[in-house]
Amino acid sequence: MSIAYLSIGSNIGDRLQHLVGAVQALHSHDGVEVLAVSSVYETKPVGYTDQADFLNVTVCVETVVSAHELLVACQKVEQELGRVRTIRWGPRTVDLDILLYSNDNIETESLVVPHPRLCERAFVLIPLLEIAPTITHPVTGKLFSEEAAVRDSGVVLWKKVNGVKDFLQLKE
Ligand code: PH2
Ligand code: MG
Ligand code: MG
Repeated sequence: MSIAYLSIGSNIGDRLQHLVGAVQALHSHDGVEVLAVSSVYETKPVGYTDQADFLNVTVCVETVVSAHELLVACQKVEQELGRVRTIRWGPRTVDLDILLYSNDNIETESLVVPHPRLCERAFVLIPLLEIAPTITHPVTGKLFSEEAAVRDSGVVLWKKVNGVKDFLQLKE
């Protein structure tokens, strides 16, 4: 049994419904149990900035599937939600990224864990710290709460969440 943390984001259409749908799909996946979901944060786009604001959450799952199988499950959820809600060749409506998988350090062509940009992204760190305030980076040993990016602006609490059940019942 392994503990993994994932980041989920959406900035197209009914953003909240995409996040809720993604968590529901993960939870119903064989061998994956969602233990915790952070509050929902509205975040300024990072990287490519000429796009709409995101809603982001971080989730904690307990799983018997391997990191690579979890990646495949995430990609399947992205496809399922995207296929229903976007035009052909259109942008993705939901993005699921594996942040941490146990204390594993994975560097393969298809998957790098811990997520390589995890420490630079307030939209990941702030929701992560809400559900796991004392965790450390498995490679550097550094507390995530000590990363400078935690103090970045552009991440605003959008909806307080009190548990997985509460989250699954949210509507925009
Ligand atoms: N995801 C990206 C790029 N930029 N910015 C925010 N605020 N939230 C995201 O989830 C996000 C992003 C690539 O996956
Ligand atoms: Mg991403
Ligand atoms: Mg991704």
